[in-house]
Amino acid sequence: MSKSMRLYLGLLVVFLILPLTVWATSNLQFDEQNVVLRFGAISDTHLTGGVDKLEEALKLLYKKAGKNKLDVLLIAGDLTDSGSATEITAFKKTLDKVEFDKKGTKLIFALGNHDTDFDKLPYNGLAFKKGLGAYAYEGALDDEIKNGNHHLVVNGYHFIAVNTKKYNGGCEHAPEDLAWLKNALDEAVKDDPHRPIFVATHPLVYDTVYGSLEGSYWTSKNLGEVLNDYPQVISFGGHLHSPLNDERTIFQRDFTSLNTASVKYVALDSVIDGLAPIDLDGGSTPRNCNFFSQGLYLEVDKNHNVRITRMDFFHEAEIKSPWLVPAPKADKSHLQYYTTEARKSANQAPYFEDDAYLTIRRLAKKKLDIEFSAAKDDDLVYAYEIHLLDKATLLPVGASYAITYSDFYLTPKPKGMATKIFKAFSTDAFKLSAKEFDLSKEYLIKIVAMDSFGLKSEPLYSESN
Ligand SMILES: [Ca+2]
Repeated sequence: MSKSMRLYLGLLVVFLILPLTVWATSNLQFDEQNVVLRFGAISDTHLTGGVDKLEEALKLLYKKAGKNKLDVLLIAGDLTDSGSATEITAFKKTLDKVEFDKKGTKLIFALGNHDTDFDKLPYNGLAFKKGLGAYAYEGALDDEIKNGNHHLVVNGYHFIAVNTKKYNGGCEHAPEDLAWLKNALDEAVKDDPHRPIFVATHPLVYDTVYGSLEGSYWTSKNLGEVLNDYPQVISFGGHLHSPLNDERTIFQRDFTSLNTASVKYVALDSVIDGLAPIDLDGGSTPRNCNFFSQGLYLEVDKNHNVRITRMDFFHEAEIKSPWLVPAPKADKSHLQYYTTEARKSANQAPYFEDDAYLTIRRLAKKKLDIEFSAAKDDDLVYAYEIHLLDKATLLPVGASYAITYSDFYLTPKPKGMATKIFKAFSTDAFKLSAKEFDLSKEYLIKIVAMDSFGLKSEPLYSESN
């Protein structure tokens, strides 16, 4: 064998083995023969009454557990839409209907801003205890119930739900609730420092998962001060309704954070690169926000490794592959898998395939209809920039470009995303001045695809230039 052939074969072996190595690290170890705890983690069910997505989500979580017991249902807040007795009763009826008690599932929940009627009922834990009866606050002291806090140990694993009493004017946790949380965490660590500790909170912890930079109403400014000292913590936050399809909905730095999405409807970033996407009706909900219902299913093995399956209740499917969080280690090496740096270093930019096309169907003073091939990505395409250019000069027309979301949140597997995209919207998105648009001139459209971690594709033009 020649030297160059040996080199070639050597390189071939390296390239064949490399993806397997990456696969092995990203999948870590999980002992599915020895699962010791199973639970659902959902949020933002916004129950008002009647037939609802909550019942469907619970049935699918039980179906996922199969013949095994679903040990716990964790809810990261906004069980109801206003925290009224009627809505709490409707919630209890749904639990009764799925035979929650008979199945032996324990309930732990954090109250959300809707459950406390937007700061008006900070002590609404009492109403939830009254309405949910034995389902709520098992083993809790009167003071804990009043404050809406709950600490529950199931199969030797600690679940801690902490209430947030203030959202308006900047979300923050009350000193008494933070002190209670710290005490509960210390108890859990004293019990076994090698086990994960599951913490439910309605607002996210600032600067962690997807959505946690959305503004002060959405993230607790002081919860991180406590959680940062407990690398065993896996936190569950709702409030934002962020889709689990986005890999940023798990995040590790000082502890592990997860979004719980929403059982009711989806919300997305209100701004991308400083611009409001054209698919939003103000705020952060896309027009098709109700074609959505998601949550998490978690399993813990006897070595305390955690497997997290993302459930798309709306499509009755699982989202991509499960995440695996290894058992807590003293050297914090279990926190290196879902850092932004780790994901960015493995990320590849989206791209348009060679036969991709972009067609302008209609371009008028106030209307633009386009059709284009979806870009590809190693994970998924998050959004597209749409630029209007002067064909003669190739310079941008208008003071802005438009941003539009892909359909990533509507499809459990990225390969199921639309291959052709149609968009019809007002040219107001380009912030054209009165003189800037002239139908006697010719224009081009340029599209750039972006992924969740900000990498962008080469542009696709409405015709070659
Ligand atoms: Ca990518």
